[in-house]
Amino acid sequence: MKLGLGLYKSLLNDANFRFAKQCGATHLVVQLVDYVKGGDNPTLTQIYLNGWGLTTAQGKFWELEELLSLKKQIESHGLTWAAIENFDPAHWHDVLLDGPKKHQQIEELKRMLRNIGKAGIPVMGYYFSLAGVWGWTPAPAGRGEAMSVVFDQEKINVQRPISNGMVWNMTYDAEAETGSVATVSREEMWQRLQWFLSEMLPIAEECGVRLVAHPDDPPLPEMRGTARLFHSFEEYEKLLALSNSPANGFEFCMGTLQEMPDGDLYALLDRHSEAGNIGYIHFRNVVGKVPNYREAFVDEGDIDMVRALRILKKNNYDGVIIPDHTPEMSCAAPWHAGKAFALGYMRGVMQSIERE
Ligand SMILES: [Mn+2]
Repeated sequence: MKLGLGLYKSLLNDANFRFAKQCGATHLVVQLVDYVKGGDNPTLTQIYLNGWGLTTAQGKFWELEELLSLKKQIESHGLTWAAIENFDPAHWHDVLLDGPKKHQQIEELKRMLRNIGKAGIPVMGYYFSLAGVWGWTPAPAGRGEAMSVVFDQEKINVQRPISNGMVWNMTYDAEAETGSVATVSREEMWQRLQWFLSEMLPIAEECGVRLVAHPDDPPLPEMRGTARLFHSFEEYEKLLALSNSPANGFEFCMGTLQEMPDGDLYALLDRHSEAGNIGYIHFRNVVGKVPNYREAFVDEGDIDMVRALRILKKNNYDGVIIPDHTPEMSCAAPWHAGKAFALGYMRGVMQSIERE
C-alpha cells in the first residue's frame, strides 16, 4: 500500500509537492476542478450550502500537454501522480442532468480520458451525483475545538431544490433561467450512470485508466429532490453489477461509508481490497452516522483505523491511501497541519504493521 496526498487545484505548486514529500507521501491524487475556497489555505468549514462557486472551465478541457507538464513537475519532486479526482461540472453537467449537450460532453470526457491514459495517470475518480457534496455545516466539533464538518439533518432543509445552472453543488451557468432542477428518481439516476459507464468503460479499458466511483456524501437516499445512487453498502456494491470491466471500481471513501446507516465496514473493505475492486482509498474517520455525524481526526473517530490498515496489509492492497478531509488545526496553516497530522499517523501505523 502507498501513502498519498490529495491536492486541490489551488495547491498544485512546488511548495505543496515538497510538503507532500516531507510528510512521507509518495503519491498524489490531483484535483483539477477548482471548487474548495481558500487558495493556499483551503477550507471545508465555510458555508457551502449555496454552492462551491462558479466553474470557469467551460471549453477548457484537460489537454495532453498540460497533463504531461504537471506530471513532469510532480515527478521532479520524486512523487508519482496516482489519480485525478472529479470531473468538472462544466465538462459533464448534461451527462449528470441528461441534458441536450450530453452526447457532445461524453465525447469530450472520452477525449480527456484518452489524454489521461496517454499521460500515464492510472486512475480517474468521479462522483456521479446531482446534489453533490451538500448539507454540511461548519463547527468547532473536532477534538480541541478544531473546526470540522458536521452533518445534522435537522438543521437543514434537505429538500431545498437545486437551482437551474447548478449541479454537483457548483454553478456551471450563472445566466440560467430562474427555476430549479426537476426531481429525479432512483431508476433514472441508475440509467444515467449506466449510460455514462457504457460509453466510458470501453475507452477506459483501452487506454489503461480505471474509473472509480465515490459514494454519496452525505449518504442519504435522496437530497434536494434528486435520488442519490450510493447511500448504502448494498447500493454501492451494485456498481460492480453494472459492468464487469476491470476498469470499473471504487474510490473507497471510508468516512462516507462509515456514515451510512448500517453494514460492516471492515467486511466491505476486506471483500473489495481482496478482490481488487478499489482504485484508491479516502482514509477518513467520522463520529456518528446519518442523520447526524461529524468528521473527526483520523485517530478519534468510530472507525478502528489500525484494524483497517491490517486488513489492507493482509490483502496485499497495492493502491494508494490518502487522508481525504481532516479537521482544521489552530495555526496559520489549518489545512496543512490537519493533513500533516493525518499523514504522520498513517505512516506511523503503516510502518508499525509492516514490521510485524
Ligand atoms: Mn471522500
